[in-house]
Amino acid sequence: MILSNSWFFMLSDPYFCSMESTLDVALTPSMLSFEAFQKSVLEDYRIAIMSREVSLLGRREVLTGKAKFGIFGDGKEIAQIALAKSFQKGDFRSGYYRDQTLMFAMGTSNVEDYFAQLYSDVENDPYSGGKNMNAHFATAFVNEHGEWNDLVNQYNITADIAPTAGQMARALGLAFASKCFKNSKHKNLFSHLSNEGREVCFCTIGDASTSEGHFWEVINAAGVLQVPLAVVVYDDGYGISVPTKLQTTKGSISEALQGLQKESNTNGIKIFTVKGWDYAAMCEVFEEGVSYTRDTYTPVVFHVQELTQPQGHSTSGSHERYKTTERLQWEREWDGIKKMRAWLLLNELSNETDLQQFEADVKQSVRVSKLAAWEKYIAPIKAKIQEGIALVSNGLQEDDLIIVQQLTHELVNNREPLKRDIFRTLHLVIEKLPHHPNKKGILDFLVEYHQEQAPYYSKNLYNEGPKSTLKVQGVPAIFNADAATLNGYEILNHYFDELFATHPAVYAFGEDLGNIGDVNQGFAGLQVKHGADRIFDTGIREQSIMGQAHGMALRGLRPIAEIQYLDYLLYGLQTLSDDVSTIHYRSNGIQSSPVIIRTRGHRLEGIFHSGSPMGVIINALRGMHICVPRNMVQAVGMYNTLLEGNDPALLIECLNGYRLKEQMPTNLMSFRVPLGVPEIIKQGNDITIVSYGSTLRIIEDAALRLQEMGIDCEIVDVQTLLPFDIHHQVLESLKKTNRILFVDEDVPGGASAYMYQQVLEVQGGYRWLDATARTLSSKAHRPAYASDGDYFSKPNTEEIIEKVREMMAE
Ligand SMILES: Cc1ncc(C[n+]2csc(CCOP(=O)(O)OP(=O)(O)O)c2C)c(N)n1
Ligand SMILES: [Mg+2]
Repeated sequence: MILSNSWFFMLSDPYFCSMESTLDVALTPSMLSFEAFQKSVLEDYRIAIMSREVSLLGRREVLTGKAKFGIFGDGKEIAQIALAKSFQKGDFRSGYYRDQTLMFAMGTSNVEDYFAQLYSDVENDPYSGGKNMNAHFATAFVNEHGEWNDLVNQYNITADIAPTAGQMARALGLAFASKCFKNSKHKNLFSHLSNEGREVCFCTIGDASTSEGHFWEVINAAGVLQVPLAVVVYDDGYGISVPTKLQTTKGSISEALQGLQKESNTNGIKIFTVKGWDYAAMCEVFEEGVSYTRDTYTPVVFHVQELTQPQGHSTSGSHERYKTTERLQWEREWDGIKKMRAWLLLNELSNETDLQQFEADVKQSVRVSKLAAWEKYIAPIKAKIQEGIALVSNGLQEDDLIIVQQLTHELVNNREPLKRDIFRTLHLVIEKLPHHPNKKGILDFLVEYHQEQAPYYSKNLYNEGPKSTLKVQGVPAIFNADAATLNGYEILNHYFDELFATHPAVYAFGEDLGNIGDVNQGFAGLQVKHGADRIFDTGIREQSIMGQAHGMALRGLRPIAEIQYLDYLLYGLQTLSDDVSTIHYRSNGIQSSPVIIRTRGHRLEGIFHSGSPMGVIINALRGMHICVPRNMVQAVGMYNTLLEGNDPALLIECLNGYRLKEQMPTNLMSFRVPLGVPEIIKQGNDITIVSYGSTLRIIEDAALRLQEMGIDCEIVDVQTLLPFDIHHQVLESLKKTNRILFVDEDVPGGASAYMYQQVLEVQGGYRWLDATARTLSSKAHRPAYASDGDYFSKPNTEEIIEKVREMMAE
């Protein structure tokens, strides 16, 4: 993408720099190799015109009912064309919904594909398979076998998300990965993933979105870490209707960031400002800044000012409601394309007649591609309608035919029919004519069409191919007769030591993880042994730690990132929920992020150190695996399993498990706990108690006392909440005992209710009950402080005993 044309460098001449803007610069013949330059500039102009036409037509498609919603990149075309010149193969983008022109300029999108996504065409939207809104792009990082592609020789676009500034955290990780690759001793293993860390991550963001905490957290972290990150702030003066002065201190993000500027003896960032209508200046500034961050790893921020938004924010509203007449007039005058056009004429790179023809041709080509996308999308739906109409119309008496014609009239005449209209209309026909002679044929048609279509909307939440973590076979732990007995944390420590010696792609980081080896010593001594570039401390910034891991994983590394305590997962939840959990789904399987988020929780002390918000977690993180091992040996088996697959996971170690004595398996590195497979940790005949994690130890205590009373409990450790008991083993236990109690430390209606729903509804357990199934959870508040606070807030042994006895008496 680099356009190495001496012309741009001419512009840094002091003579030119003293001018108001480079638009005033008239070229002289001596300055350039005119024809090559002219060709390249006209190609840029073509992309600008094309992209603007896409925006104009795209909006019209929405307003005329062909698409549901549209958000466009008009007003930012010139900036993005200039930016594309600095984007090299191997680089990454973590951006937002305004980047269509950047995509067109790099060839990572084209008009037909763009419209396919606008129409939500599940078969032809190459970025999300109909799952994401328009202008949410992605390129393939993994192939259908789950292997990483040759990322070094392609432009890498991470799948976009809509939450403002949500792209920041991921960008940090993408940039940080370059540093990992650069410092790695195993570069030969990563030659398809990185060219020795020369890759820059481009992060685009709107001016208003810089108000989010995410922006500040990541910019600060990048300044500390020193990573090749180029943040581009498109400043169009508004976040929907709210102007910059209500968003940003001093009304300017580059002003507000000044304290982070790198000085000669400090770390920090470098800040550039440039006008968004000044094509030549932007080419030059981007080139300078991107090369700088590529060479030095000092992050750069480009504040691209004075951009416009000719059609307003999106199809949801009109900007005349909040922009003044003067502002609207200013936006018309300072439109980047208009300025570039004037500059082309001034420099005699074209003339008025040629330009008019050129523009007309480009616009026509956009219309042709748009139409092609529409036909591809609509033709199969229309064919299905014809098929359906024939089925409901054939073989009918006249009276019934009239009813059918009335019912199908709208569908037949709908110029933008949806699949759901077919289902609705045909079902209505059968409801009105229950004795329709083709009833079976119609129903078969509907079932078949549904079976064909439904997977498009639900597939790829998790990996489905060979890298599905669910396909990792379990390998039991082997314990020798003379197996050493160690504390739980020592087992982990041995494991991580061995893991880092044998797995060059694995990295571990978090608060207090490097120097002291984590707050429970799982990594004690390992930083010294395996290097501070692989095992390291971070700032207190959970949200961007999640993003750091996510970006690294997208680039093919295997990060284990820590949330120090489960309670603080909430800080990182937005990134995990919106970004990590949805990445495989929203990219329709072309990107995977096998992060492992390690944390510890459930039992400690007080409101903010002993939470177990499992209901929040399992509902927010569909798309991740949620592992809740009861001890550290089980945790190791789960780490081994997770590292074999490509899905992201959260693993919660038990806070009361680090000092528990456990036997060391002989096959520590190769034993694997399969996901979704519970373990019966005590056999019994009278009642099934289902739980996980640290609560199991309280249940075991209760079960011993209940045994004395003649009640024989079966205790099931579900081991993972997502997935949950994939072979329905809990049901088998229930069939034996006919009584079931679900226990955990979450609030009432949290994960205990989830397990209840899974077993009683999904597994059909209700048929095997001799007593009402029950849940036992903590109280509806956060746990109170100290041991008595714990006793009165969370399920305790006496409560469990009482509940079981109550159930046995029922
Ligand atoms: C977290 C979050 N809050 C609110 C929104 C709704 N929203 C979408 S875009 C937007 C304004 C963004 O403005 P800016 O960052 O300046 O980008 P621009 O659209 O102007 O390019 C808002 C509030 C959102 N998508 N995400
Ligand atoms: Mg804005």
